[in-house]
Amino acid sequence: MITFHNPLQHTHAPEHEFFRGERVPCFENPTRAAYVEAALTARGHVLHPPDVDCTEVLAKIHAPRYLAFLASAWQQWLSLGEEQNRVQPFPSVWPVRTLRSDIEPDNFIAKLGLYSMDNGSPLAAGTWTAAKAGADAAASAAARLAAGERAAFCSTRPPGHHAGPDFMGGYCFLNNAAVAAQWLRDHGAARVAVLDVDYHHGNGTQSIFYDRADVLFVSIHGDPRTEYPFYLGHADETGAGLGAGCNLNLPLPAGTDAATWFAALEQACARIAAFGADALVVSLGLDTHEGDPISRFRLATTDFLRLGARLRGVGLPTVLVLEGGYAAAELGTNAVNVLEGFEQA
Ligand code: Q9C
Ligand code: ZN
Repeated sequence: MITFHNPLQHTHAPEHEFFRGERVPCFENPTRAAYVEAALTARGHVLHPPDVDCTEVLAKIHAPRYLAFLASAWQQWLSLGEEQNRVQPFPSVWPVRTLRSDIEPDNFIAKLGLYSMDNGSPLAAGTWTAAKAGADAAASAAARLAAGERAAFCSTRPPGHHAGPDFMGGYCFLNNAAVAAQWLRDHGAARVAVLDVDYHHGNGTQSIFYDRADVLFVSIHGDPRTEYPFYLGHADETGAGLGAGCNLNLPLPAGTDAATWFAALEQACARIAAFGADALVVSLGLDTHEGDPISRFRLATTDFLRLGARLRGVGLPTVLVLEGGYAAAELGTNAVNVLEGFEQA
């Protein structure tokens, strides 16, 4: 399996997020990718930097005004005063039901609310640089499949699956898995399946492809009645228009153990087999691990070997893109286990 990394991931390093009314250090931080890279290197993997520019694909996934905002957001923030450099911007107002989202306000914080689903996706000076390089890495991994590689893994951050057509959310800014899937569509794959195994429902990916018949989205995740992102991820969301039937959500209760989780994985794999995809993109969140500080499934480190083996069994050219996983010190072993399970199956 060929592996890619994002050499600019560390430039996205916000300090704080909000958690139960307090400002706490960001769970989604540069040490996460560092642990994964160290574990991969220790197992003899060579980490490739991105060699594809995803700009054209990005424009098919995200709205132009959202991309323009994200690319210039830190400059806009600094234009309020150089001292803003020491402060993280957070949105405080959102265009919910009955309010207008068609007119972009001039006020920076109002724009930030327009383009955010939560206040949990802090921006930093290097956010655009890191997110763009990360999306390039995902596209680069996809490109290797077209060149004949059986599988490619992309170790990157910030993650992507909560980022929708025109909004950031859940630590995500650009939807890396959607970029990989769209890249495959544009380079010979008629049908692509996206399997999201992150603890949290991949609302952004679902929304990007919801009315399309060429990309199947399947997700196993904590029940949104109790788990983030709360407002999407229910079992009755099956796709719309041409995409009717091309979306499958498998929500599971918080506390779910490995036996129940792998039974859901079988359902997911059966749906993917029936779809007849030419390639598979896996949104590889590792926050299903029992030690994750903000998630509540109970997979053990060895279960990730089994996950990798099962993904291999799907029998398709496969791109794996890192998503969540906040037990940072265990993240490297868990990621490497998925890859080893895949390679040894
Ligand atoms: N600040 C991913 O795993 N926030 N995102 C919970 C409150 C939402 C997780 C903590 C968790 C998002 C990619
Ligand atoms: Zn997650």
